[in-house]
Amino acid sequence: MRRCAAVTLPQVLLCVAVWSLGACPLSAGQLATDPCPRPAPGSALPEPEDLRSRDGVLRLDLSERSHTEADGSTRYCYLLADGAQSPTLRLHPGDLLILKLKNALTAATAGADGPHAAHAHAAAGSAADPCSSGAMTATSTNLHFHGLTVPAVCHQDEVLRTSIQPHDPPFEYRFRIPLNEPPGLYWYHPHIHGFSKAQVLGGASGALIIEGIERANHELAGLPERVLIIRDQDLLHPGAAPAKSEPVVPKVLIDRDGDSANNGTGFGQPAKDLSLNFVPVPYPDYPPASIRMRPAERQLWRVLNASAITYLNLALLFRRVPQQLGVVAIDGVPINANGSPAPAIEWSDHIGVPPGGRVEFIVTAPPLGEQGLLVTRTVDTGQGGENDPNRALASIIAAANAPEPRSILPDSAEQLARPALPWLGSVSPARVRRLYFSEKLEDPANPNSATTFFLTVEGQTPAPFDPTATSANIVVKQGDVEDWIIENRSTELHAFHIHQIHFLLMDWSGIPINEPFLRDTVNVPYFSGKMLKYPSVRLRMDFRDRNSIGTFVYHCHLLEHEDGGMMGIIRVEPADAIEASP
Ligand SMILES: [Cu+2]
Repeated sequence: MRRCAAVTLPQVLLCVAVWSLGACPLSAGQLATDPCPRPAPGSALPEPEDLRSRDGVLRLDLSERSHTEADGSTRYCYLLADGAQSPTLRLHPGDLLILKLKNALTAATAGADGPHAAHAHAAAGSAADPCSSGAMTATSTNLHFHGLTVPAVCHQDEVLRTSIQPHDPPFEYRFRIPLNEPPGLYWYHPHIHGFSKAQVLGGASGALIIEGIERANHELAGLPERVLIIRDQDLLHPGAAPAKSEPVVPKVLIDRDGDSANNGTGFGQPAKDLSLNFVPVPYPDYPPASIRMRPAERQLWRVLNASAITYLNLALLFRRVPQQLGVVAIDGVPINANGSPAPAIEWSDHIGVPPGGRVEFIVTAPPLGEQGLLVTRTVDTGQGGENDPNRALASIIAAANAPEPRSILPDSAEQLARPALPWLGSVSPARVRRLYFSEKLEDPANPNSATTFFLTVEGQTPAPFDPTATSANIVVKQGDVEDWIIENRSTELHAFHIHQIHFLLMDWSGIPINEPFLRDTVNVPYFSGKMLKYPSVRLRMDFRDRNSIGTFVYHCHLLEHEDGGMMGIIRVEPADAIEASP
């Protein structure tokens, strides 16, 4: 997407007209006023720019900028030198990524969440090494490559100590995509403890695609592919009354985070607005973005929930009837390319996607003369959660002359090799660990007092994540497979995510699920207060890959929870190192 700052009406119209052509006629001076411009509600869905590796290398220079809006909210964006925002990085297994990130943040208003953030320490002096400073302020940044199995070391995918400051020179990320990285949708975003929510909510995120999904699933050969990044943002119209078409809903209740609380009706003011490829779809009328497709055409949609806190439950309606969506990959891994006995396509008429999750599915366009509507259905986030109501996202318009998406999957493809390791579901766990999500009010008598968020290993003393900690909460041996039972002792949903590895959902509150696919982010059901035991998920965690050796984090992917302390440290040790120790 090119940057198009709105200055005068003719310029705006010209800019909108040429947006999809990838050019913008505005001057550098005009652009400097708003480095992170966004399309108007109701716009045609733009496609992020594609950057493809060449001769095994993808090189790019990215700067992260910020801009404070008139309403006090702060936008964040990743910019290429030509002003394109949040490019999609496309690499093949084995390719080298060389990404130079310049921290150009100026936001002074970026807030921190949770009591812990108040203790965030200031940036170290100008001589501090970005690899080891661990500095965490509103203008610090770094990158996490969500879902990739690249090592958690500096200049690759390390977020505990790596912190780049505005005065630092461009910081180089340089790593090779593993040869066994499954083809699918991954993403990049900042991961500075205490400030992740502000930056991601402001728009700092982008897609990363490992090419070759058609090699895993021949049904996809030759299909046009469309990247849809769904982000959340602060409400554009927080004072607006609900649309007249909505049923009467209870008065808006604001939770401790300042967001609309779950009212249990599926309607009413959402906690956050959503956007699709930066086209906002604001409360209360939700004017959908528009997507043109050829009648009955099949496309692969690659959807990323890059929201800071908002859950999605996607459905595609034709004449209000949910259509079948052909899911081919979840969290970057094709469902039929992980060694499991899964079918190549799982058909469903709705798909839940937690914050941080991805889903890739085949969509068939409506017939000529009909319109479709992409919606997210309400998600019950629990009594302590935010309001995620039913709402429209995009209208699908069938037209014979609709332009094709700019990327088409190759027509013929060599079959992807089967994974070298046995299917995770068939491996016995070396041990079982128990963890639990919990929350604590600073003043239990005051429901509006600050909340501390915990993700605790059973037997350890609950404590919010300590960014200065040097010891790990969990030590694992590389090569092992473990089962982790993760309970939710709070009254709202949490989304468990771990860096570097994928896992298998084995059961849901003790009920066997045995999903035939892998995830890197999973919803953990909330405690209602009336249950006989806490809800839980049992996850089969895969530490067999040597790239998982290192120290990294697991956390809740609702970023205000992560910023508020819901995170822990894991160290995966080389198998021989543990064996050698007494
Ligand atoms: Cu959470």
